[in-house]
Amino acid sequence: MQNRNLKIALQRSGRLSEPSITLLKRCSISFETGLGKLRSLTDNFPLEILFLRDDDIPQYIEDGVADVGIVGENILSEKRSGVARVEKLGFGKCRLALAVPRSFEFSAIQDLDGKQIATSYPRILNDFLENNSVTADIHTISGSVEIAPSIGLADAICDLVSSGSTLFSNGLKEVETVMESEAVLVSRQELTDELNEILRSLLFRIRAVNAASQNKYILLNAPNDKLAEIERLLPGMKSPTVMPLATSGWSSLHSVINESDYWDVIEKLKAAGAEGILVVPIEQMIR
Ligand code: PRT
Ligand code: ZN
Repeated sequence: MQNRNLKIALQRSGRLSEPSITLLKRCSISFETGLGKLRSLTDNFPLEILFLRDDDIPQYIEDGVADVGIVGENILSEKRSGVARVEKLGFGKCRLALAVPRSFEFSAIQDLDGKQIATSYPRILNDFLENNSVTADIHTISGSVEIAPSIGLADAICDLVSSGSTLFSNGLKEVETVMESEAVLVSRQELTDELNEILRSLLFRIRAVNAASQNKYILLNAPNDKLAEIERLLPGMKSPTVMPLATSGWSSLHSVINESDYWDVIEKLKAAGAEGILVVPIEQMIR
């Protein structure tokens, strides 16, 4: 039997397109991405890329047109999709939130009882309202939800928010988070052994890339009598690498540091006697 490529569906054009393509490229998978391209073959990995509308991705996977895909959790929940969630990817982060006009005196979710709420996510919203024992009239619209209150179509909206600036510029205020979302790698429930093997090796690379992007490589020089204190500040992957410098009584120390706290740690390192501190990006990191 001929070997088959793993078919991955990515969003063709939208917020998840660029980060999804960048992720695959950082996994050293090379392919063409021309404007309007619907399909791309990769040169150095058994993968075929399909570029689709994000809303269609879960169904195409369930139907077997694609095997895996990258899509927002908001879409999966709204479609009640049966695809398997393989890995959260850390981009496309947003929240589905309820918002009301700034003049609306909102104190609790029950204030939405009997109101009209416009959304593109009627199923998620319906479940959320039911769980909170609120009865509201859900008005489903497919786009520009944020203008619904100002044109008299609804009293409130339920829409995706990231920075909040769209709500702000439409005179709305966010009052309740309905769900948090980010991009996830999904797959069909039943993959052949051959396709599962390709997915496993893709996932290995994705994890290495994502771990690397959360960490930096740090190099510094320090007098030997300060090494013990400096090592305590640097947990590293195991323990830091220490090498003698040509100048006697000094060492060079190498380690890995988490991006989230590295400014804080660098200040402490400097105070503890470290000099010539270099912080460099890591391409891939295999734990
Ligand atoms: O054409 P296609 O159907 O493929 O794309 P689309 O227009 O349906 O989706 P797109 O590209 O807008 O979003 C794709 C996915 O990105 C969504 O399904 C989410 O998982 C994720 N995502 C992350 C967002 C946002 N952040 C986001 N802010 N999707 C949409 N928005 C919109 C939101 O609807 C609102 O209009 O951005 C506006 C709010 O942004 P802020 O920054 O002003 O709060
Ligand atoms: Zn869409």
